[in-house]
Amino acid sequence: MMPRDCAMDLFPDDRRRLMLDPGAVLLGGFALPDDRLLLEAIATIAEAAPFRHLETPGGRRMSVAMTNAGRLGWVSDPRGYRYDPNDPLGGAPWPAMPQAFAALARNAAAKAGFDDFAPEACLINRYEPGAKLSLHQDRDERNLDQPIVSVSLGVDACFLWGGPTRADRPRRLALHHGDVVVWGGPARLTFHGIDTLAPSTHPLTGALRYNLTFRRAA
Ligand code: MD3
Ligand code: FE
Repeated sequence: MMPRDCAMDLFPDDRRRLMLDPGAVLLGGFALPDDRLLLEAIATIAEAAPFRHLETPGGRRMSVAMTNAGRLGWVSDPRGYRYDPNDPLGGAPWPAMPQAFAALARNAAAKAGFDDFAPEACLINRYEPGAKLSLHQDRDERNLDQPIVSVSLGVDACFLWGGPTRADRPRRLALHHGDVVVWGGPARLTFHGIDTLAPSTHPLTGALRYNLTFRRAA
């Protein structure tokens, strides 16, 4: 039994809220109540805008498969990285951002101290076993004062959490199904990546991991 005045019990809702770095807030399990809804919405989005392996400007096929929802979507091709209102596969606008996505992102950002977060882009990453995302910064967004909100679903991943320069040796942090991280302020340009996804299974996604990143792109 915890003593009645045990400090650990003062903020029961905050037990899984952790400041990773100034500006980077982990909300452990924050998306769990919405997990099925989110995965169904991803499946619907992928019917209209299928997951695809983009080509980097350097001509390499990314091991992570991607699609987008919202007024803008992040794309990479031999010409570079950019946000585009249309899916280059077919030229139609990206599927609309589901209400549940926008609400989750807004609520998570508010918990981390960013009011009125209104992302117009949701990049959806899909990892199969063996897929990885090399260390990078997210700096294709025009307004770097706005945070990025990330939501992890499915198989656990090892997040590589670096520093302000590429040379900063990354720390390794497990990201679990339902975890949400808000990256803003001084953490906004942190170098980060995902280590090679290990073979594993999750009851809702099988061998796959999904990650949603909500961005104020324009
Ligand atoms: C730190 N996605 O899509 S989420 C990405 O799990 C990306 O798929 C990873 O990096 C994934 O660009 C990592 C955690 C994350 C996302 C965005 C960030 C960390 C961040 C932006 C700035 C700093
Ligand atoms: Fe990133």
